[in-house]
Amino acid sequence: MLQQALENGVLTLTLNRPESLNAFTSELLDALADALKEAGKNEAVRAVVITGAGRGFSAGQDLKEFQGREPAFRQHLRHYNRVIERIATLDKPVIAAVNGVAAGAGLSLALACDLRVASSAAVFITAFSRIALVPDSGMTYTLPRIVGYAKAYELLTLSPKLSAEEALALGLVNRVFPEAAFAEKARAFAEEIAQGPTKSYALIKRLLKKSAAATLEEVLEYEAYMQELTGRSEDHKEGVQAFLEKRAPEFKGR
Ligand code: LHQ
Repeated sequence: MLQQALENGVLTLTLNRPESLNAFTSELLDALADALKEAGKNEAVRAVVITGAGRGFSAGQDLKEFQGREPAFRQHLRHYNRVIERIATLDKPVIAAVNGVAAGAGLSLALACDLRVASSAAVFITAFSRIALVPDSGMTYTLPRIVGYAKAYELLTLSPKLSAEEALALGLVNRVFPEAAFAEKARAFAEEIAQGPTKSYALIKRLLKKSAAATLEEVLEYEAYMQELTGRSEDHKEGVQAFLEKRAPEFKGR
C-alpha cells in the first residue's frame, strides 16, 4: 500500500494502489502519516519524496471506500489533515514527484509539499467541484498562495485538466521531466537537495511558514534568530571555507 525506500539520504514513499490510481483510503493515509513521523526522527533522511506507483500520482479520496454509506466527512478528514500537518512541520524538504494524474486530495497532497516535479505525462485537476464538494487537505490555503486568488478561484470552480506544461507555466510545479526519464531525473533532483545544507533548508521552511501569517516586524525578528542558528552550523563554516578555497562545498546537514 505504501512502499518505503531510503537511498543516498532520500526517503521515497510510494503510494501503491495503482489499480485505483493510488486513491486514498484511511489506511493508506495513516501509513503515510506514520512514515512522515518516522522520517522526522531518522537522521539518515535528508529529503523525502512522495510519488505514485503505476500511471497515476493519486486520484484523491477512494470514492469506493464509502460506497453505500455516507462518510463522516469532518472525522474522515482527520486522516488527511494529519498528513498535511506532518509535511508542513517536517524540518526536511518534501518533494512531490508527480508521475501521473494528481486529482482532488491527491493534488492537495502535492501542493502541501515544498517542491513539485512532474512527468511530462502528469495531469492536474482540482476535481472537488466536479463532484460538488469544496476542497480539503489545505488546498484553499496552498493554491492561492502559489497561483493567486483569481487563478485559484478559476481552477477550483471550473476544475480544468491541466497538462504538466500548463502547471509549470502557473508555478504549480518547479520542474517538468520527460516521461521516459522521469523516475531517474526526479531521483537525481531529490539527491541533489539531500546533499544540500539541509539544516539551512529546514529553517528556511520554518521562516516561510511563519511569514504566511506574520507582520514584517515579526519576520525580521524571526529571521535574525534563525540566522544565529544557521550561522553557528558546521555547514555554514564549510560553505564559507569552500567559497574562499574556490571549491564546491560538502554539506552534512549539521
Ligand atoms: C478511482 C478513483 C477514485 C476510486 C480513479 N476512487 N477509484 C475527502 C473526504 C471524503 C470524501 C470525498 O473526498 C475527499 C477528498 C477528495 O479527494 S474528493 C476528489 C476525489 N477524486 C475524484 O473525484 C477523481 C475521480 N477520478 C477521476 O476523475 C479520473 O479517474 C481521473 C481524471 C483522475 C483519471 O482519469 P483516467 O485517466 O481516465 O482514469 P480512469 O477514470 O479510467 O481510472 C482508472 C481506474 O482508477 C478506474 O478503475 P477501473 O476499475 O474502472 O479500471 C477508476 O474507477 C479508478 N479510480 N479515481 N478517486
